[in-house]
Amino acid sequence: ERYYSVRMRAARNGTYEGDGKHISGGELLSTYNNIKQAVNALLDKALTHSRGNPDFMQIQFEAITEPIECIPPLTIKTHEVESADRGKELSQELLAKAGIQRKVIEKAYRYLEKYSNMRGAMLVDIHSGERVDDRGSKGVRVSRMDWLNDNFEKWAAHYGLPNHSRMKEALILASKVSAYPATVAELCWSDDPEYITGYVASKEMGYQRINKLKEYGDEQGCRIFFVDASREWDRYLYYLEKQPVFIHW
Ligand code: PML
Repeated sequence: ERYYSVRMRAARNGTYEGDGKHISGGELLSTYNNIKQAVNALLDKALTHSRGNPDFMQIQFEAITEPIECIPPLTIKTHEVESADRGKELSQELLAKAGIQRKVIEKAYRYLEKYSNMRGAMLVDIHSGERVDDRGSKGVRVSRMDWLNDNFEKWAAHYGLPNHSRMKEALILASKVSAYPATVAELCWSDDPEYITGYVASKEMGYQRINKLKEYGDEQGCRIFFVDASREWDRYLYYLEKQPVFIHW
């Protein structure tokens, strides 16, 4: 069956060229018959976002011609911490466990102050700690991925997890990204001021949620991929942005 990549981007004071305050983004894969529903789901996501009302939105679809790869979801574990400070500490401990040097972790955290309105991910080299994508505040947007609802619901029921669209989307992205060997680890939390749970993920550790990684009201989000990709940079970017992936349990 033929699938379409359906994507959305919403901003305030945005333009087709991409400036403005990032409000929301979304990615789906849809059959032709479901495009209407997919577009509606993305429209709804952007119109009800707590970062505010967008005044610019783009929703587009495009047929996928490449074969779609199937990837299992990462294992999942939740840590409960009492404060955002403790959550940040724990995220650093987990990143260190994934093999990232302390000074690289600290350097990556400092980039968040420099790039405070990112829409995609920052890619940080695990050897130098330098940011290695050249995408500025756009960052790298992982695209062309989804998890069919029936299969996701079976998975969620099996692990007794809530059918939670935000976690689902994040787990789809983290599972896709960490399946590529050049990804050593990911650090992420939302830019939604009302959502403070984030995660550290890697292929080996799985998806390690941390219930507090920032304070309520904070609109600073984070998505950093720690990468070891010097030799295969173009292929890696192609994988993140173009390789279609279904998560399948
Ligand atoms: C986002 O909002 O895009 C990131 C959410 C990350 C955490 C989701 C979760 O596991 O609850």
